[in-house]
Amino acid sequence: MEDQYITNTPIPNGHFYHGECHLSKKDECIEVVCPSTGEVYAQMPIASKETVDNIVLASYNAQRDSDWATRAPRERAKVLYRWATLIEQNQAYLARLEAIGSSRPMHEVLAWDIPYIIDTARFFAELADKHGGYIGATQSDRLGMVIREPYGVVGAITPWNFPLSMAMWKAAPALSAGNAIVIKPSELTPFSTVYLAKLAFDAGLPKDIFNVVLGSGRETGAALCEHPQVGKVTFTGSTQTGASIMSACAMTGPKPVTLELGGKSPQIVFADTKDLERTAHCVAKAITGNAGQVCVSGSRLIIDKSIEASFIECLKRYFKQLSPGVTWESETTLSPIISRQQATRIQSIVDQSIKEGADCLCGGEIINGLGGAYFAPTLLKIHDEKNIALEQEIFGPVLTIQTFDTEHEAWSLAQHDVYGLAAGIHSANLDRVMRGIRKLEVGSVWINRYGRSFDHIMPTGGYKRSGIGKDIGIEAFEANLRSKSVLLEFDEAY
Ligand code: TXE
Repeated sequence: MEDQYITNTPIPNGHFYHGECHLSKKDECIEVVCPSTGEVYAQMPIASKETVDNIVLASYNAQRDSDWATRAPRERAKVLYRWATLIEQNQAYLARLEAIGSSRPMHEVLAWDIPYIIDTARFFAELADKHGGYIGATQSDRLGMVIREPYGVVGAITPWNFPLSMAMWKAAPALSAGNAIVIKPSELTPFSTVYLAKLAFDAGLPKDIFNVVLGSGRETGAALCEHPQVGKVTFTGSTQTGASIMSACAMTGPKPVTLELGGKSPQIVFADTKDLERTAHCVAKAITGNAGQVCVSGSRLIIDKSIEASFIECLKRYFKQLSPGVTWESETTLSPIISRQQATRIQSIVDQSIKEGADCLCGGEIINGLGGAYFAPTLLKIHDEKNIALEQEIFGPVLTIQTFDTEHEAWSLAQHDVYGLAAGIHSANLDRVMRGIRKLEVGSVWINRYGRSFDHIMPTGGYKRSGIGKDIGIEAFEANLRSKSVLLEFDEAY
């Protein structure tokens, strides 16, 4: 049944350039595994430095020689609108590709990811002609203009947790601002991005303005970041890889970088939260959605001691009704972990945390017998602030629990030494909420809810080692433009 589902879905398993999907004969291939079943379902080329060079140069020439950057911005916007419509029309196939290749359940892709990327494309299309430079306050015999121009080619490296959404985060603002983009998707989830680029081409994007190069991080990703014709790099992934990318961009540019990196985000629950059951559902969803493989996943529960016991019961009830399974079954509510290797990594952190004194209140282990790698939703009661589960981004359905007696204690537990991506506060006390917003050193704060929404005007990105720059919002659009100062002198006397 599963095999049939996969074999009936044609896989676009090549680099996308010159308006077509190509399997480069020169590149070696690797196997790509379906996370739901653990079985190989396709081969994928690993672009060599030479292939990357050819694909980037094609984009560089297209951005320079086509009218993409110079045409009226409203005309660029029309292409992005058509792209959004084509995504809508092809959503069934795109959702199949995403479900087979990643941890995203099909019903969630159709209800969330696809509408989300359609809206993202439209949001950035709307911005195409809503920006401009400014006139500088110069001497009266001069006119000083600051004009905004695209970088040329934007290089993007995307992760495996939300392949379509991450590709759209990078592509839509870059294209709307008049750049070309070359994306290297994760080697674990490469193919939906290829099809996204094909749809953009079908929508009327000039050839090579949106190319996709497939390959590994170390070889292909590094070659893309280091390429001299790449003007800017945007990345979502681990903090460690973000640092390597930033250093590569410094050595071969310097090039500006946008980095959206790891997190260890707290969910702080006060005893005055309006509805305990509802809050517990919100907290549970924020750690089990996509099996916790979300950068902003709310992985640290910090809760008032007086409500801890009843809250934990609510969490356990929520966890119990989750159903692990292949992403294309409608009953599946717990995603697979992206790879066996990631599942083993989660297991080793959980084991170490318990060794260091944490109490495992539920879960704590890989769910065997399902083909793919699945991890049971886990609660770890932490007694020591140095516990590994508090320090490391686990990227699985593992929630640590710490308790507090005073508000002061809550804010101090919430602060993380390394990460500052997001935080959630659950409280009905507005003064307290406002104090929290001011105190927390994070890029996003959610009050009485958790997670992003379709409000694309809200930028996303971290403080501290969770990254620099923003995706989404006007800031993401602006980050795809550079400034040119123009000083024009004229004779005031006549
Ligand atoms: O990430 P990497 P991995 C975190 C999460 C996870 C850990 C490891 O904690 O457990 O990272 O996952 C490309 N030059 N996040 O190893 O390495 C790589 O090919 C250029 C958080 O998968 O960051 C892929 O396309 N590119 C996160 C992308 O980087 C390189 C989402 C991400 O891989 C490269 C994913 C290099 N030297 C993991 N090395 C989030 N913030 O949402 C790798 N890549």
